[in-house]
Amino acid sequence: MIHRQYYVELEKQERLLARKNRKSSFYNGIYDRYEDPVLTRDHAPLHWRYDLDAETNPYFMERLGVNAVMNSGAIELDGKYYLVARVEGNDRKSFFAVAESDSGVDGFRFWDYPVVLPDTCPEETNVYDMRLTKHEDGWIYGVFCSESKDTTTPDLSAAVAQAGIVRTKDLKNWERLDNLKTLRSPQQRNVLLHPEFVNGKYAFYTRPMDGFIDTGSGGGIGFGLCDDIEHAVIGEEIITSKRVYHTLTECKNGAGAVPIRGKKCWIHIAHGVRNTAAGLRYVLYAFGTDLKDPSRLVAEPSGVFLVPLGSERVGDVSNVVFTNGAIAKKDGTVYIYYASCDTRMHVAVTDIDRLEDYLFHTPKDPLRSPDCVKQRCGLIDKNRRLLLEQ
Ligand code: M1P
Repeated sequence: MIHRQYYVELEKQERLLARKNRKSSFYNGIYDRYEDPVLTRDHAPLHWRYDLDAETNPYFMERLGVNAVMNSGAIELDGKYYLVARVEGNDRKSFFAVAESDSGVDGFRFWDYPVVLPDTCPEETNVYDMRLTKHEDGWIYGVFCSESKDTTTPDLSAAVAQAGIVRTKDLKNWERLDNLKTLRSPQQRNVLLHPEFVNGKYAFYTRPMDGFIDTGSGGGIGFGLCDDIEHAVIGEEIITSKRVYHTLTECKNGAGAVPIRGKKCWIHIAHGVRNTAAGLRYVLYAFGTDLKDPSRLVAEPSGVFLVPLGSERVGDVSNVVFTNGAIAKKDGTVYIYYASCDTRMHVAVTDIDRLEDYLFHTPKDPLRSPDCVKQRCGLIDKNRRLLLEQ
């Protein structure tokens, strides 16, 4: 017999899933934010977490709890919005699960089962942060972090991060390909596949790293080409978006959502990390690369694009926003899905014209306080002249 508490919890969950999400009063002209998160651990189906049987679970206890739902790849298929979320169990292991919505801003509902990836890497302990690329070769690729224990050192926390690659046509059946090999970088995280061939080759954005946490000598977001997606090997990684002293990328940065083809450039929304007395702070920033040569930077606006605000600032890993998925619709609307504090998912909505205006008309970072003051005074002068004319 099904435990009666199940129906109580189900009713609560259905109310959550039916809740309409509204634009918040936040304004910056660049994007709209929404009041509610779009996916949280409370969205995880009850039958993933509870044994519903009153006999075997008399107290109706969560048997396999879900701790967080975060960093999600995103894709639109036949007019529906899909997130392939990173779901973290109470046991700290993450897995992927598809959630589907008709509106893109609310009503995300998980499918009945999580994604079952082919288990081809016996040493792999954890998988997370899938970027979904609808590639021009006809496949949907998922590139994710495949994490294993580093057995070469006695340090219990030492780990190795690699880029795992899967592909699918329907988000249901997944084929696992070889992990990406980067000949010049021992570790990789935040890798994603560019949606188009570049010079007839598959193109990846990488994040060369010396170790599991520190990027060390890795200069920023890399770009590399490979011939064979089934056994992907990258030799040279060119750095596209560099880490820069006393900016939001000083500590590290990483590719975020799959780049969006704009009218003037490829639009990238990435994350930058700086160190503070309160620990690492993760924010989003944006840049543009050349439509023909996506490794070449053409727009580099100064500063942050999106930061954690209000209740977004608190969670399992506080002071973090992170994106690995956006959906650009045919009409130009762009849904940017971002996680706050490795805990829950949100959406910000904008469009390609606004993003390109942001990329090409936000001033560049002058990199020194006196020059920043000059830059700001220039804006104030212009505005005062205009205001005085009224
Ligand atoms: O905790 C913040 C993020 O940390 C990592 O990002 P990076 O590799 O840039 O440090 C990732 O593990 C990511 O999942 C996490 O959200």
